[in-house]
Amino acid sequence: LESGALSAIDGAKTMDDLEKIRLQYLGKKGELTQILKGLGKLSKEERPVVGSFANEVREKVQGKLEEKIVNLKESVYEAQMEDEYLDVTLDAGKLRVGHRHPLLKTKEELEDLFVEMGFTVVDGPEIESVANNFDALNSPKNHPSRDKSDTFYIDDKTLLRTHTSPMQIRAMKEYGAPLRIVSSGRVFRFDDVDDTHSPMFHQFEGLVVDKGVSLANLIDTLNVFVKEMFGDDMQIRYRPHNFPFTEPSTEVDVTCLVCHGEGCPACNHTGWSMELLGAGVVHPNVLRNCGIDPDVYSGFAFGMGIDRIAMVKYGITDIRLMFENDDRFLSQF
Ligand code: FA5
Repeated sequence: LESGALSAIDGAKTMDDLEKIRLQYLGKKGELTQILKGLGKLSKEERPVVGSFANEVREKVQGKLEEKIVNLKESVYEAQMEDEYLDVTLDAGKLRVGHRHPLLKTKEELEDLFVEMGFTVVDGPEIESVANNFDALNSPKNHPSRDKSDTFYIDDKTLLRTHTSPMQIRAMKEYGAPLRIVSSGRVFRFDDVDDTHSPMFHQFEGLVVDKGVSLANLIDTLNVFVKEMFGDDMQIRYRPHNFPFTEPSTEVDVTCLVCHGEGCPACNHTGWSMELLGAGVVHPNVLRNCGIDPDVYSGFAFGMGIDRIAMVKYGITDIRLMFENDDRFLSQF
């Protein structure tokens, strides 16, 4: 009995097994219990001998059971630990964090800069009327930019805006004078793609209308802008130009950031960056078209290529990089 009980306990795999064994030997009707109960039927001489022996066995079995219960509990715990093991020192793999696009960064920097100078940011549509994009901007009916080979028309009266200058019209008609706004967004042209041209690009427009605004105010504003954007060492060059909506008009270049004016392949050995922006004194016809009296008010306006500003700022020599979404490029910003 003793060896049977002990080896049964040894072989038990679960608490249930153990409970069955306990009942089998030590339960009310268990084998050992029966023996102890039956002691009374034995003779006086036999009773103490059998009794103490049976008690010894019972104690051994009881002890072994308790020992086994502890062992089983331990191994269940260990199995659970094994199962739920978590190595907090394991390499979790690189968490990839997104990057802000250089165009977005540049646009926000431009907005911050001009907001500090007292401008208000306004927003407008990419699908624009021919009236706002050309007519109200004093663009003659035969102006080459109106050509179907230059402009994406939707129908006779609507197009994808070719510049952000129609925002001048929208702002003047909505707010009247005096006025100081900037506006930016996508513009579209049938331009062939090269290092500095894309058929979709971004412009940042500015307009000031007030009493006594002159070319000097424009030049002063742009000079401050260039120093703030690119640093004090940056030189700025004004070239006379012609826009239907400004008179006089100018185009602006800054020092080539690659060679700092020495001349290099990036700037075709001129020492100057590609053309950055167009600007000028608002044409009286444009003010008139928006219900503002040019005898009382005057203004200046500018329109810059955000893509090109970003290129100069970050030393990017190919505009196509901006739109290819190549991770190796984007992750540098
Ligand atoms: C204009 O679009 C005028 N509306 C700017 C202006 C506004 C003049 C207000 C006067 C007053 P222009 O076509 O030059 O001008 O374009 C302005 C700038 O957009 C350029 O200097 C250049 O930086 C950028 N740009 C022009 N075409 C492209 C192109 N295909 N890809 C990338 N950038 C371009």
